[in-house]
Amino acid sequence: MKLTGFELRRVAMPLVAPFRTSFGTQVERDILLLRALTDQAEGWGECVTLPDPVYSSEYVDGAVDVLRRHLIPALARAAVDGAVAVGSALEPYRGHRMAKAALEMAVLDAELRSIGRSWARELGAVHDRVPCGVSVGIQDSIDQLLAVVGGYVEAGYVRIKLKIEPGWDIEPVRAVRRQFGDDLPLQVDANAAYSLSDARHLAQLDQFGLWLIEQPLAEDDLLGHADLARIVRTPICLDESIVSAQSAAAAIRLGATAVINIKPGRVGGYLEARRIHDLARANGVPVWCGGMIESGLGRAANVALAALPGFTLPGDVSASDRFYRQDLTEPFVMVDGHLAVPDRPGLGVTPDPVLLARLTRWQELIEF
Ligand code: OSB
Ligand code: MG
Repeated sequence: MKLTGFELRRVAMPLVAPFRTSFGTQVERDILLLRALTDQAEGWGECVTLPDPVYSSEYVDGAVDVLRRHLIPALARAAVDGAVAVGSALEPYRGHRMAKAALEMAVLDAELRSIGRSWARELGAVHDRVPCGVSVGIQDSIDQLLAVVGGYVEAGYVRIKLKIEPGWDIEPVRAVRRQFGDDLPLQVDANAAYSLSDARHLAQLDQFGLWLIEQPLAEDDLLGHADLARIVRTPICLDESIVSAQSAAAAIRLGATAVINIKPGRVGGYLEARRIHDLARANGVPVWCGGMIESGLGRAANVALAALPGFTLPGDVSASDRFYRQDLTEPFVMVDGHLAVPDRPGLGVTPDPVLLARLTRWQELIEF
């Protein structure tokens, strides 16, 4: 396969409702898409950066810049012929894992479409459907939270994750437990909003039988998470802190994480995501697939990844209508609390050209 260029595209997708976390509120998803052009099939990549560097240091304008100025020219020079070669061609460039992941995704999609192999088959999926969890944003009131959670439970979601922050933690969790009972699979995500001095406060969550508490402390605070894990009984699950297989190995060895949230964008791509899965599995650490409010493209790849054998917990893998009234691709529809794993070549879904054109705010073609 010969790579001949990339098309960069920013699309604005309205969310069905604002999504509030400890780092801010999203009302629209500003998605950077990449289309890999080759002498055979074309492939799609979705960059998971947010508009502002508030979840991690990357952000959409920064990703566009590093892609145009450094990463895409490096692929052109290296005459990259497939996804495995993308990683080595980009290796000299530090960081920018979300931008790198999007490039690798586009090239892998083109490669798999051209040989007729599905994403699931390529990664080693062992299930043909995956259970759906849902991430619930911070609400204006407890009553509103109970209504929103009730809607998701009614729809069939098999696991609920509540976003928390100081001032919105113990009482919302207590209210959800009281309303929906002790059997509801429930976990929380702090997006690094606490510090180690909050350990006693966070230990109050232990009474609610949560599956885990996700990323309570800062991204680079592995030791703090290891210390916290000795004070709080609820298992700690790292998200932001796990940026590579190497950081995953360190976190496991230190006892900083009992469970890992794997987000392919955060770790530099689906191939590194699979390495973290393999490492965690060898260490008996359960993993689940995180989400970044993806369109159907990223969602398709995440659903396939979540079908690997070590993904033993339901992920933030929800139906298209959790975030979007109209998805860019064929929609992912939840049936009996599950999504079907795509089995067609590559990602197995394709953007609707008319909708894509309507939502595109900017585009640029870079030919080699
Ligand atoms: O921390 O898991 C997170 C969305 C954007 C950025 C960070 C996170 C999230 C979510 C949503 O929780 C997950 C989803 O896409 O369903
Ligand atoms: Mg998280």
